[in-house]
Amino acid sequence: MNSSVVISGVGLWTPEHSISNEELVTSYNAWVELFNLENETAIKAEEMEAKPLSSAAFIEKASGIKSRYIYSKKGALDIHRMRPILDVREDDQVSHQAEMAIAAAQKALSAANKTAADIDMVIVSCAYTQRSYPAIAIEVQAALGIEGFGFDMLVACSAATFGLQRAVDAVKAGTSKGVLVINPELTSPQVNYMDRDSHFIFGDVATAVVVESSETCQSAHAFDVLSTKCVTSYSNNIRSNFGYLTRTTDEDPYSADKLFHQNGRKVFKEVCPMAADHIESHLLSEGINVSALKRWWLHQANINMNLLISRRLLGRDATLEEAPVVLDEYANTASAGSIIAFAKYHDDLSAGDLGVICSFGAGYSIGSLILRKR
Ligand code: CO8
Repeated sequence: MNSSVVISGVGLWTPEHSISNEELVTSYNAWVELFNLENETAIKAEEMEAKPLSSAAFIEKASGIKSRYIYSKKGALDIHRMRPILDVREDDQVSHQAEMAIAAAQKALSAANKTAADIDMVIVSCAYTQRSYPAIAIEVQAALGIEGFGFDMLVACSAATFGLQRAVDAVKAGTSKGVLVINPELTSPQVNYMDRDSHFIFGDVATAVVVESSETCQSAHAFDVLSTKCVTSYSNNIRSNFGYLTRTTDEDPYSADKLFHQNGRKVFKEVCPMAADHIESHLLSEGINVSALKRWWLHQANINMNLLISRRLLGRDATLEEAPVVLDEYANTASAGSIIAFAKYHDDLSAGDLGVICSFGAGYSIGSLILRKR
């Protein structure tokens, strides 16, 4: 029998702290009232605009998000700070992102019935890494006792699917026997908690996936990867301008443009059709009709985006069983969203059932994998 490349295990690590919409809005609105009071004279003289209030009802209606997890809750809701406090770690201590990544990786290894000896490549793929070098992947590799090599990849919301494509190709080519693709999405330090348009969007989480050959697979819940497809198309509609060059300019290194910002309306309008067309053409290239899919593990940015995509493809709303939703609890976790959906909703599928993992976001970037339950 021919061997195939499989996803044999998935791990999900969820932070212990969460923030509800109501908590977030209470903090933001208190900050706004203070800001508007402190700048009353300038606002009255029309030299400055008053900051508008946020609303929990708007957030849920516009996005489907009800809460989000946060790695460190300390500081994020403090109206005199509005950003989380992370403890400073010495160079010989495990870094924050490696800690998240290790926790998810251990769960993925255990789900796949694997140990460190079965892995020879570690990809840490996410929207941001907390430093450029040494790579977080190499720190994780050392902590887990994995031989071989590791590297970091940054592809914003499509980091997980693009990382998985690298892993699938490496196993297919025979250059790796087992790959860990890990997504420690520590988004909260980049969230502008003083911007009502985006303060609610993101949450922290870590996911991990084991990719290997079917010949070595010992998992009861494995999926053949039938095909992968990645595409990028340049857009300025989702940006963060913070980078290592920030030190060389005389600008405020923490000004709003250095944090996550977007033109959400444009993103919505442009990305939904791109993602729908991408999924359809990917399935067609494998001779699969959309209606044959049992499950869609879609990127989790906005419930209305996912409904629109399913309507374009199916001519109706996907059911929760077909396209599970985790963004109500987790919010947008950058690249991890579709993998959280996969982690929580795959055990019930039967041999031969087809599903698609699809991410879409900044770049723009879109990535998909067509899976078949073994
Ligand atoms: N409370 C009350 N009112 C609000 C709020 C709020 N919190 N926010 C906005 N409003 C107001 C607006 O000001 C606007 O008022 P007006 O009409 O007077 O101008 C009105 O509500 C409507 O605003 P919008 O048009 O912006 O509202 P939408 O209905 O379009 O919803 C969304 C906004 C939810 C942002 C929606 O457009 C959306 O989800 N778009 C897609 C976004 C998306 O998918 N982005 C992807 C980003 S993630 C990514 O690519 C990865 C990046 C890397 C990770 C970064 C980690 C930090």
